[in-house]
Amino acid sequence: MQFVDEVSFVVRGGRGGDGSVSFNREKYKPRGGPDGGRGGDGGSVILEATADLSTLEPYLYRRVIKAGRGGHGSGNNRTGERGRDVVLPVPLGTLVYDSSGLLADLSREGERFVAARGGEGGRGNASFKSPTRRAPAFRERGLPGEEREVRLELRVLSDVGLVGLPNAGKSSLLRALSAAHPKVGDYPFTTLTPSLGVVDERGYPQPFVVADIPGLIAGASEGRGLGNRFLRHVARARLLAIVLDAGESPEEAREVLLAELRAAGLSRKPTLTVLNKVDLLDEELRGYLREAFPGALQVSALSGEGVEELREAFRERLAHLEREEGASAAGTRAHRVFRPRWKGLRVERASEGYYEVSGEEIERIALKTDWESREGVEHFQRQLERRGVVAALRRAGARPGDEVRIGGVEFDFR
Ligand SMILES: Nc1nc2c(ncn2[C@@H]2O[C@H](COP(=O)(O)OP(=O)(O)OP(=O)(O)O)[C@@H](O)[C@H]2O)c(=O)[nH]1
Ligand SMILES: [Mg+2]
Repeated sequence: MQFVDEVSFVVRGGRGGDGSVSFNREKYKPRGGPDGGRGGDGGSVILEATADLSTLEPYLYRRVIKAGRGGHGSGNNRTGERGRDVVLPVPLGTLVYDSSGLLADLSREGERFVAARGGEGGRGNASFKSPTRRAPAFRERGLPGEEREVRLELRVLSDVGLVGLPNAGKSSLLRALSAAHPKVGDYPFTTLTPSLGVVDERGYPQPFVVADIPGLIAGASEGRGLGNRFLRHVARARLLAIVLDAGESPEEAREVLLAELRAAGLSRKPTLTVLNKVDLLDEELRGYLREAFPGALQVSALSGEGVEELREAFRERLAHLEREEGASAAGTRAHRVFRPRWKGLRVERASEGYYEVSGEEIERIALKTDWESREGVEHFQRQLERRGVVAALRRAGARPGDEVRIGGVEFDFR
């Protein structure tokens, strides 16, 4: 599968089914009690994180993803069928945005986010029966489902991110450290997409995940080479390993890499320097590098020298960072879902002269109203009175005959 880390498409919840108008017909009872059932709720479009997927490719060419509509209610108090939910699997580390910003961060297996809720089914006439209204002949319409354009952005989740110039041996290191088999080649830009490996040796209490990304070059943050597009995949790593080819001007390489990390806003990440390919160096050069790079680890992905020590160093640093993160509450990787909702009632006079009433509740009621039915319209008007909309319109200066709009519906104020 192709590695795709950004897609956008429209999600639309299913419309709720309409309520039904029906009367129980029994023998000798020309008009029995109202028994119109409720419409079924529309299905929702749901995103679900799964480790089985590592790319957003399945959504690359999708434009609109819709959930099923709810069935209409019917007589004998039968509720309409619920609309079918559509569950979209997404890789772990998927961030969900819409035009208002970040909506959800799906980082754990099975975590779900309802991207577009289905519309509520309308009530049937049986629900409007009361001691004073024995035979209501109106019902509600089902509500349309939510609709919005979402943008999914994948950020590979790892504990350690390997960052280096092309050909430094990052992929070879990932192979040496884990059971992963990323492509290795003796030419730059062998790696074109991030890959992950789990370091899970026997006897290790805490397995950890290492991410290998394509090589960076000077100017990557301005879009050179494969650009810094892939840096975002290590942006959430807890530790960055700066991988240097020990035989190819490692000092210069380190400067280039640190500059790119700074440009990408990652200079505050904890780092560990790794000098790779030391199998090619003599003892004198190794001694020189020990002084030039204090604290760096000397390894050879090829011969395996120093790899065990590197694994151990990663493990220790991660455990240390975990303790620090645990100490600060900000370190908790809580699942966050943001769903701003505005629940007020607002009346505004538009420059064209009509009055616009907005508010989630009242707009829902307008959408549910069956305008074909006189009784349904009367019911709507009673709701306007009861919820203070009529009073609010008067306060705003509306007079009988003025045009009022609520949730796309127009009528005259009386
Ligand atoms: N002698 C020696 N060669 C190595 C070592 N590690 C990697 N190589 C070689 O260096 C070349 C590049 O290795 P890769 O692992 O593909 O390097 P990379 O950093 O992933 O490269 P890009 O994906 O292109 O950025 C390959 O020919 C490897 O065999 C090492 O420790 N010693
Ligand atoms: Mg590579």
